[in-house]
Amino acid sequence: MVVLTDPALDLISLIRSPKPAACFSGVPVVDLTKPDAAARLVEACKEFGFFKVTNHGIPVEFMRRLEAEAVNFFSLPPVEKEKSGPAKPLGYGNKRIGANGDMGWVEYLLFAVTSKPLSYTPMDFLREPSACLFRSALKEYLSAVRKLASQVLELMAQGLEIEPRDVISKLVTSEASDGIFRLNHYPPCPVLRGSNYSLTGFGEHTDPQIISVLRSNNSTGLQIALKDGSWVSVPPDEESFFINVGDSLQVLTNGRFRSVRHRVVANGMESRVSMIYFFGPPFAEKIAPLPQLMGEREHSLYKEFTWDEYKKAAYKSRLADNRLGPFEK
Ligand code: GA4
Repeated sequence: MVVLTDPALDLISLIRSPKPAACFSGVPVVDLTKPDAAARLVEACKEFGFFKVTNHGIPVEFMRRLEAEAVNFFSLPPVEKEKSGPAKPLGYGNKRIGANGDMGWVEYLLFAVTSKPLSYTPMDFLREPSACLFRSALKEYLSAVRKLASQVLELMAQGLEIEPRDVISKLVTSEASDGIFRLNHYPPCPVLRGSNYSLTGFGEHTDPQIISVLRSNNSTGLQIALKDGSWVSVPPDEESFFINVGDSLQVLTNGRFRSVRHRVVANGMESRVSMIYFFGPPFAEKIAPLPQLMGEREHSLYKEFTWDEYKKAAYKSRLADNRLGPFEK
């Protein structure tokens, strides 16, 4: 039994992990400069719903600049940070994830992002003149990652051999697309030092959107579930991006791609900072298998719904729920 000295910890399930999940050497790597990028990416989406992108052309300074601003923000006194919260669902949040009782050893900032023109809903602190570096780092990062997402989604269409090439990417770049950006900080947890326990940083879940583009500092913690349900640790790589297939892309591909279950286990030792851009379609968009992909006698595995309907249902669910379940035929 561990004795918990911080009452907040009571609320977060401790996971006993004498042996951490196996470090996975099989994360698919897609080198965007290679001619086989489109094919590899499709293979990865089918097998894992997850892959790493290298040679993406985004300067590592863009990531470092924004990370430094995030670290500054998270090191402010709690009263300062709490002025931007509680996240409902946007703004600063601490330990509470979503509105339905999920908890994690994490604090975060959540922004809504529009793509045309590129902008985000600012919290009050971002309006201060002193936040000008944060603002410019954020814009620079969002705009670069948005281009990357668009490139990845075009390659996906190419790999799936469907036309037009922007059939998926246009869903996330249109004026009405529903983007979300998240900065997460998993603080060290001194009480756990020397124990056999680690903490739920961010509990297991799938992302509701089309794709999510993640970058983290050089700390471990991200785990993905393989097809057989086993959990593996993703080795960190601060210069690359990791891409998750979300629920909406699973539906658009009629189940060919899998929406990957993932979680973050905080080991309590090091501080983990991650930034994730979630690319969702316009609210009115029908989420249904792409007709170009469907075989002659193939039926949709899902009932018809719009992104608005799906997102509303998702935000009423618990983190670990199988959100697509109720939409399956
Ligand atoms: C998971 C993906 C994104 O982080 C997020 C999350 C959102 C939140 O943190 O408010 C949700 C979660 C996410 C899915 C189910 C609901 C909503 C927490 C939660 C319990 C911002 C999103 O869009 O969906």
